[in-house]
Amino acid sequence: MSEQQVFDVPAKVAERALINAAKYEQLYRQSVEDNVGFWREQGRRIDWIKPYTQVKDVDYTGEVRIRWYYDGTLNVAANCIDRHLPKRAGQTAIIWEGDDPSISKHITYQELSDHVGRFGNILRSKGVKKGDRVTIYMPMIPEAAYAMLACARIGAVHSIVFGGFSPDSLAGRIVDCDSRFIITADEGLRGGKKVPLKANVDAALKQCPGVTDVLVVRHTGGAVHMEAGRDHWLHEEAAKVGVDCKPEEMNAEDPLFILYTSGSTGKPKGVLHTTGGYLVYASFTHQYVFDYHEGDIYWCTADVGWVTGHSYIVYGPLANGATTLMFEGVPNYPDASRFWQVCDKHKVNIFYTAPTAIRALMREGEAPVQKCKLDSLRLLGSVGEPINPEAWLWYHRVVGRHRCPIVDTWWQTETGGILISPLPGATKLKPGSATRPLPGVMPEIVDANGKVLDGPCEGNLCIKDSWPGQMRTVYGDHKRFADTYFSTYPGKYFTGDGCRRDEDGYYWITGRVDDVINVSGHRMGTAEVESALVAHPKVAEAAVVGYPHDIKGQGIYAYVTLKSGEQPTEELRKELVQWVRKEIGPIASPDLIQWAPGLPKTRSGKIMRRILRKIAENEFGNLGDTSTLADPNVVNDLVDNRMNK
Ligand code: 6R9
Repeated sequence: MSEQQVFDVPAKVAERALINAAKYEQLYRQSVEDNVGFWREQGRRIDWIKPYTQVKDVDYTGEVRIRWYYDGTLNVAANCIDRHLPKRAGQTAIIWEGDDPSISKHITYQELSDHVGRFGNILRSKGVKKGDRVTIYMPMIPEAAYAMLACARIGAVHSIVFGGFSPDSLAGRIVDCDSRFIITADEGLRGGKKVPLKANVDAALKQCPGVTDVLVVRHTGGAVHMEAGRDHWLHEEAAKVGVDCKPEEMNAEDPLFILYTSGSTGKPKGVLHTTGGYLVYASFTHQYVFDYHEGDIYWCTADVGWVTGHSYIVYGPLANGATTLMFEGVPNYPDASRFWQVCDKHKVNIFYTAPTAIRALMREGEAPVQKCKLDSLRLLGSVGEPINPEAWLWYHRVVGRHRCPIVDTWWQTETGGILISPLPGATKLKPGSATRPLPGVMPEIVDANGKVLDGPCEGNLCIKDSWPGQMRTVYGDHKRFADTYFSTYPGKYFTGDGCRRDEDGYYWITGRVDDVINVSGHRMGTAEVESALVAHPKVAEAAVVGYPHDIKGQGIYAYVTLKSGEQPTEELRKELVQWVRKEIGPIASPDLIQWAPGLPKTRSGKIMRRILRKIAENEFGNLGDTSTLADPNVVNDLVDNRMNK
């Protein structure tokens, strides 16, 4: 029923919106008919040192080549800071809200300029040069943004590793991109609990002989080991340098950052984004999707360790001269009304979060929301996974008080910015649908044979042509880039998502169609969890699938076969969960482990995940064809075990 509901654009929202329905249709048409002209114009939203004359050079076939604005030069930090100073030196750039509700601060654009300048000078004084990779492993504190912008300023390529990843995961990412410089903090703080970031770095660096320097922010003041010659305190280094730091002139296609993300096979991929197109796209989407107006207070609750934090806490908002709120804590600390208290405290106008947070808060009832005024809120956003209509309706009614549109923004680490989303002043909303593509974005739904489907349909989501924010390569492995994204449906970018299009041309993302699962909006490759499990000395084999989870969207369901002679005990189950946390990080903890005497395999030895998924989903009547299994009895055993749970 709720899927049938349509919410009109509120008159008040339409009146002040940058883009109304007619303007959207016009822009969209223009973007398809004259794609180069459309993006040529959009490119002017940022400042170029040497303006571009070339807009687009894209070939999705063969080796795959993607270039935008490629004869232009610019600096991202100068765009996010310097160009705003004449008008808004005294305006708040970043509002920082600490984990502890009594701590917050405002950082003006002038202060941001000084911090980033000093930070850039420190990096340069330690020998970091244009093109060098710098790994950032930080809590959600302003220094994380300073570090990103300092890298951008001097032309270094940052690679942020989420603070929840384990030392092993961190080490893998440091080695893959060959960083010799690490930026971290003594400890992080989340929900009153300390995260031993520096100790994790120390552990990771045992596997990273190439690392020469670690810059450490003193945040909690907790005691940490400082390795002489290698480790430096930021505050000590900052006292030795000035604030003037000349921005490096970068080509539009010089790398800006690497961000590791999970795929269906192998190790996480280093998604590479470049300078010009990425910034144009982050600015474009931040302005239009959030209908950003001068003076708005904007809050995205993501972590800078994920792409959402890159594009919609730091680069998009700051490129647009916005005030962006950065939150160190978690939604339920000290209590379940924290998000809403922060909205009231800082008079937040635009609030952007993830469905998993909405579902978790929904469970706490309406009282924690109702006790807050929330009268500053104008627009709500959702990202990271499909939002179920029930959560959408609660968000709209209880948080948005029927007044605030919800932008359900579909995009990926690979896309750099939002591709499919409502525009608040233009698009009628349907709960659970990401609605329509943004101007310049050309989705296609294809069937299993790659045939492009018309009208209402369901299939695999591809994008027909490039947009400036698209990733350019997998760091160090361009062939993997072409194979992963452009070979399944030749000539198209394949997203890995399933999708339905309804009679109004609205897109409904149905979730991943590959072996990637989405746990609380975090992407996990099932293969990564499996290889962590089989690394345990008692495990012979493991298969991991996703299953529906009320709060997380998907939970991690692991089938584990033990080595002969090993006993499946409750203790071992706990040990395996701990083991995976240690190997990858807490976000990869299996929710359910089922002991499997055998796994369903084809005669050629391939694990039939389709069947394991059905069992995990409790859909035993619907296991499909099991006749190609080497040993059909295996399935009966698994079903019996699942049913006995
Ligand atoms: C930005 C981000 C990407 C995957 C993507 C899809 C899922 C993200 C969504 C959504 C439905 C939305 N996803 N937003 N599904 N509706 N609004 O999350 O990037 O971490 O790379 O994840 O997340 O499955 O393919 P990333």
